[in-house]
Amino acid sequence: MKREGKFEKVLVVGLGKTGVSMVRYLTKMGFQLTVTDLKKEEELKPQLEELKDLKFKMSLGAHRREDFLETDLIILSPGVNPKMPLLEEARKKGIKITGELEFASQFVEEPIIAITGTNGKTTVTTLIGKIFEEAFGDVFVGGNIGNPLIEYVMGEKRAKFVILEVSSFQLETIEKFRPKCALLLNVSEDHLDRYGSFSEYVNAKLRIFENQKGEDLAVINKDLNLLESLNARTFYFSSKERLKEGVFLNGERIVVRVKGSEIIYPRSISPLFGEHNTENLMAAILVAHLFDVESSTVEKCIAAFKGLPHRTEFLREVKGVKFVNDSKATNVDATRRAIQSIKNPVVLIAGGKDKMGSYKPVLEEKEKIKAIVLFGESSERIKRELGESIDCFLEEDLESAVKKAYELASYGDVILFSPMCSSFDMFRDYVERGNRFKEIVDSL
Ligand code: UMA
Repeated sequence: MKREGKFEKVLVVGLGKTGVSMVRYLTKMGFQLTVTDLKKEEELKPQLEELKDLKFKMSLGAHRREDFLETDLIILSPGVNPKMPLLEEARKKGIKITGELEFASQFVEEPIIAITGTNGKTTVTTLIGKIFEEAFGDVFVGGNIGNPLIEYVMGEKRAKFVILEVSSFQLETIEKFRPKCALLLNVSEDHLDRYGSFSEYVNAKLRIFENQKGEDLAVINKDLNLLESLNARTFYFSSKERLKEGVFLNGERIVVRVKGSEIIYPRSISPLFGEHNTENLMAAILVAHLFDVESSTVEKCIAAFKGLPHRTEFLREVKGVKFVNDSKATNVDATRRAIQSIKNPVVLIAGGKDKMGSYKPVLEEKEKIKAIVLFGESSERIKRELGESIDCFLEEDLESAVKKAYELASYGDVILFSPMCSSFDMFRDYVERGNRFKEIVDSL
């Protein structure tokens, strides 16, 4: 672990997971550190408790001009918009601004496999982590998944591979971040509250390939038809098209054509259901084969991987009605895909923090949706957009939404909690929201 020589005074913006890890690292390295967060001290109790023995200056409850202009380096949490006026001012003054991913990755010498996409990132990151761990031994799995990369830099243990879920937010502030292998899984409308347009969001995601060189690898969903040529050697996966090289779906079989050989995996080896998961599997399998993992190892890990909590997670059946927790669905495409993967009629529970995109894509599955029960900040706008096509019911909170959905459901229906929105209007994050849903369902 090295100390960045040029900087003495550092400002960390945001004291969430990223901020806490950055404070631990920067205080350990002896920087003169200030932390600013829009939240007040009493709202940051758990974080401050974690950091109570460390010495740093706190500037909470607002972002103050002097903190931004009287520092050598500013490190942003991903949730902080780099276009914020105070940051523009600091930039003009020549103050260096970076993000945690860029900052931490400069200390990583091991090969990085980075995964981005609107949906499926966590599933693919976790699955690649499991396959690589089985094949090569120690790996670090982190990033947007909830374990900031700086934690790896701080830790004692070295891994053979560093496997990172990366978000468009994190990619906005990269300069030199260069994964040995970069994956783009899919892109659909999301985070329009941060980006001026969809293309701005797509461009942020594409930055994952920006610093790669000829000896690096790029893995891309062919069905996106997104890209021109990249510096890295590019490999595709597709659920629609047969490919000469790469991975594609042929009926119920996943066909791998890499390095001159052909290997076939039956789709049924994986317990994960849905077309979206087929794509996730293909992406992970392709990466495994690019790094010469034995097919028996790939098969073993895929068969054992039962998916993650809060992603189309079956909870229980009550009087013939099944409850599925998909709290991680924070955008409309994730919800559309979840409904697509369910065969039975669905009563959908949705709503949360509005990211200002259109909810209409969910109407592609409208034949299957019996009703939508809405709660949270976005509920009225969703009703305005979808109410003419599907019966929508507004409820105060998640508890009353679950009760209403149960009233509306009949034997054989699925109650799907797939919010299409982020959770921050009512919950700390999608995990807390999903756990609350589980508690309510358990108590029925
Ligand atoms: N804050 C400010 N000023 C601002 C904005 C935020 O002070 O202008 C403060 C907030 O008051 C809050 C803190 O910053 O106290 C939160 O920072 P953050 O939003 O960056 O959240 P972290 O807890 O650091 O979590 C981030 C990622 N969050 C986001 O990108 C919004 C987590 O991804 C990630 O797991 C974590 O870093 C570790 O790397 C979550 C996410 O929702 C899962 N990601 C989005 C997605 O996947 O779609 C991008």
